[in-house]
Amino acid sequence: LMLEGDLRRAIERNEIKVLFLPIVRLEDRTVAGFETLLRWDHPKHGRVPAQTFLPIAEETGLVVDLGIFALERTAAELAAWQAALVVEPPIFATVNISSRQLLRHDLLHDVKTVLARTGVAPGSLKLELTESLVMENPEYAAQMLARIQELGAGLCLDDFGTGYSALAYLQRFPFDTIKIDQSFVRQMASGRSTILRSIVRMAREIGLEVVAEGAESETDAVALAEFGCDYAQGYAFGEPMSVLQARQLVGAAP
Ligand code: G
Ligand code: G
Ligand code: NA
Ligand code: MN
Repeated sequence: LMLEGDLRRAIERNEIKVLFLPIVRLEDRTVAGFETLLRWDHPKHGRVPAQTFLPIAEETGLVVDLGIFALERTAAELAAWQAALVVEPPIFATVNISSRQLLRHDLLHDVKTVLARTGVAPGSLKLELTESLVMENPEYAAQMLARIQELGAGLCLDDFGTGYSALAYLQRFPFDTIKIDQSFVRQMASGRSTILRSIVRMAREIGLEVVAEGAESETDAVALAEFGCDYAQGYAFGEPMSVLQARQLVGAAP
């Protein structure tokens, strides 16, 4: 593919950016953390969305390097915030993990290295994995994730509700947080909140924190709080922003 050769050099050329999507604590509307998202600012093609280059990266294996890059940048930023700010609990960040990184690469080693190098607060660097990814190889994924959790990383189950796995089944995995897929938030916004409410209730009963994704309005935010979600992200609270904007938002700008 046309972009493949470029992608190999994109990291060295500083074209890959880590953006920060705010995650807000619904109880008091403070910024609790961020999901980090990769963007490619291509010199010719402009901003290339993750959906375009990540599948190429996954096929060629470059996703491993991109993943290490995202982990390193995110953890370094978290460490800076935690040094500059005294907030309890500390601000967290979640990094998306791809299939190859978890199932065909030594993710444990990458996480261990990054945590040791940065010394971020335990649990404040979270890995975000989709339900379909962990279900590709549930036995292996459960073992790996248990070892990663022992290192002190947090684990968030992304796009919850889009697959076929029951929450009860997913209790076998050491997730501390689930992120409810935005399709349920859209349903809720059009008056159908039954599934969302039951997911939240079950998650809370088994001790998981709940993030709702795709909160686009104040009405969404109020309803999600009322239904017991702990956190929400989405355009109601902010779009993916640069690291400098994120620093300002948390009050850690120099
Ligand atoms: O922000 P955007 O709509 O471009 O994100 C599209 C998809 O790309 C999302 O599903 C998001 O999870 C994924 N994505 C963004 N950044 C990363 C990353 O660093 N690693 C992986 N594996 N996926 C990412
Ligand atoms: O697959 P994943 O959930 O990781 O993807 C997150 C994607 O959702 C990012 O591309 C981000 O830009 C996008 N996003 C964030 N907030 C909203 C929102 O409120 N509405 C919609 N439609 N997309 C959002
Ligand atoms: Na995600
Ligand atoms: Mn998601």
